[in-house]
Amino acid sequence: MKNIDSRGAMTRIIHAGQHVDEQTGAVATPIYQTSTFAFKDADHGAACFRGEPGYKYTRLGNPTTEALEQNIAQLEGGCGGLGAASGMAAVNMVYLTFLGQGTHMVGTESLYGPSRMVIENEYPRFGVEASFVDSSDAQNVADAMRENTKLVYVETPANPTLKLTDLAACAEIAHDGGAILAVDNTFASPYLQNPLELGADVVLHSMTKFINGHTDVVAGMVVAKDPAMLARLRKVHVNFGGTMDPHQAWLVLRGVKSLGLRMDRAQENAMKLATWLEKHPKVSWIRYPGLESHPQYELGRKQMRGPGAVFSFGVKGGLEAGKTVINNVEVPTLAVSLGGIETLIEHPASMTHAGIPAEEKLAAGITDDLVRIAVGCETYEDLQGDIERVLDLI
Ligand code: LCS
Repeated sequence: MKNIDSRGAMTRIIHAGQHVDEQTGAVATPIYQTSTFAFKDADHGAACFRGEPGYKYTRLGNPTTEALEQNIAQLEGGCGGLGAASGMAAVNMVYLTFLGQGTHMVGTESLYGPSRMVIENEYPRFGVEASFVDSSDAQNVADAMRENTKLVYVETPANPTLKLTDLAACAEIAHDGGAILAVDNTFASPYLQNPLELGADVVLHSMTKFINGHTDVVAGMVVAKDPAMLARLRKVHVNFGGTMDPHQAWLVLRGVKSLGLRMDRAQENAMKLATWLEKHPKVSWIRYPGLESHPQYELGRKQMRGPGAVFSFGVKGGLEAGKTVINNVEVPTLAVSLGGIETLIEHPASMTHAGIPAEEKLAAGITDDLVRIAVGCETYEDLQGDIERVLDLI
């Protein structure tokens, strides 16, 4: 499609990076399930390895993976993307590229558990230091900056606290300090938030979540704003080897086409459910960027096109009452992950964020009574009716 940049969000989601196959007319991008590519002759092979256009070996590039990379890069407003074997492979691609001996990172304290744990448990071996702060107040990020800070790494909305971080403010702080800003945009997806347009340098996703949306693939993506940064990331990525398989890329391409439709529907369900739960007598607190009670409701409206479909809440009676909820629901499934077409419910303190030491978890707001729900696209009345039934059991 011509002039893709000027098209609407749904059109870009469906068509960006997609081409009708010249040889066969196939409308869906074919799966190039091959590990290697034949060269016409020795000079052609040498030219490809010198950097001239042409596929060489799937870890270094594959047409199916590239179609997905172009799609997500286009949706994020970046110059290119790098498909990764998982969201964590994408996270580590960013860490490995921008951190090293003697460097320091400032991160959101409420990150997806392993994104924080890997920095605290593994990177000290390579001489990397980190400070995790409540980035919902940008001043905390500014105060944590050091001479050797090379990376500011934030997640917004954050997993599982749903706190928001002001991306424009953090971009300025990072750049003033000679660092780059990388943003995990998994919770919002490119449909609702574009960090690069707010000043970030790199954006990444666990595509396992909203982008794929069908709970059948684990995958990641990193998108860079400028070609020099993309080249740095690529060099690290292809040699560390956490690259994407073409079949995995094809499944995500299939999933992403309905991202806008799914997100609209899931978000509508989440908004209704959160509004109803907020007034429920058994609910002690609720945190959802779509509710005016969210401490950063205005920031959400400024930097996001919608509040998303994940929220956290606590029920009166704490952990035990929360367990009654998650053990007895029938419509939501008790499972980690989020962003699928089906509703999932989990207990972060003992599941997704279990590996973070207790005091750090508490300081980050991941309390024992916190129940996280990732709302899906089911019939709304079924969701509300089911949760009403289990709240009555408390
Ligand atoms: N970033 C965020 C914000 C995530 O929520 C996750 C996974 C990752 C990165 C890692 O992605 P993966 O390697 O799993 O594709 N979050 C999960 C969660 O909240 N429940 O289960 C996985």
